[in-house]
Amino acid sequence: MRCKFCERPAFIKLHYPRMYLCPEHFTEYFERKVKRTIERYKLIKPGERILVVVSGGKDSAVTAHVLKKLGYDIECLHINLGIGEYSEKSEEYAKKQCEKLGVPLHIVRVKELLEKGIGEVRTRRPTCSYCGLTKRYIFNKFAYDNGFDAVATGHNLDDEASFIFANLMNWNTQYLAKQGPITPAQFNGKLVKKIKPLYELTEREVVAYALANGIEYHIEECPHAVGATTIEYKEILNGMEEKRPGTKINFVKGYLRKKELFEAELQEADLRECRVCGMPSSGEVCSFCRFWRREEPINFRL
Ligand code: Q46
Repeated sequence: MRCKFCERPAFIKLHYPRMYLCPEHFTEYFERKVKRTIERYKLIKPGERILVVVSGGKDSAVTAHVLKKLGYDIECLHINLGIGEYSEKSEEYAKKQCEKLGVPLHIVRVKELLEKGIGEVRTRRPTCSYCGLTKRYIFNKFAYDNGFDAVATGHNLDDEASFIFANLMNWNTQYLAKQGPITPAQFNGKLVKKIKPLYELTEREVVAYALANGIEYHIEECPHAVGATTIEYKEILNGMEEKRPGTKINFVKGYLRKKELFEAELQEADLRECRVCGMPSSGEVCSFCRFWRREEPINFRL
């Protein structure tokens, strides 16, 4: 098969829209789609400084690569979770990716910062739950302390579709009210704006972009991801996408159109400043400081 736009052999067959593309035309298509996502959802304003959270994996590496190529002002942050060899390899990949891109990389190591790595805390709370809490706190505080206007993450269409699907299955309307390609800044900027530039691109397209552009990434899954229910939801959606191309994007766009139904049910927490760190909290002490038993705030200022 030939590329739809030139004589070169096709490198990928897209199912939706249906076409064959060579690596160059696929790269163009992918970058145009990211640009359109940024414009459509007003993710980035001119002159904004963006902090890209890079895990060492494909999604965040591709996010940093495309944003840099499109001319945005980016720096990267890697959070080493302290999950043994998995985290060491992840950090190595993040370093290589940023070096190749020529983008500053900042590294925060959970074990150095909090004395224990993810998975080493004795708690009844599931590991992924406090891992998520810890990552979100660190990248938001890092961005706030250093004056970034937005935090970009590598969430792709498959992540979004499976998140919405899972939360619909459990009728978690509170979560469904808050999902989307952009979460505006809140609480006088202490909750920094979050953006997802790969919102409309599938995981398969992200893998193909990495391959077409020589982006190396950590393939291994986190050992704590084994058996995660989100993987099951992704498999169901992949099966549906195969039978009816366009299922995922139509599902996510339909959700965005109906999101206000869930917003009506949203019980906004009354936020105040955490007694320990001064960041937004629904209680006297925020969940991060409570979980890690912090008595002093963390300052990430460079
Ligand atoms: S939450 Fe859970 Fe991930 Fe953290 S512990 Fe690993 S699988 S890394 S996205």
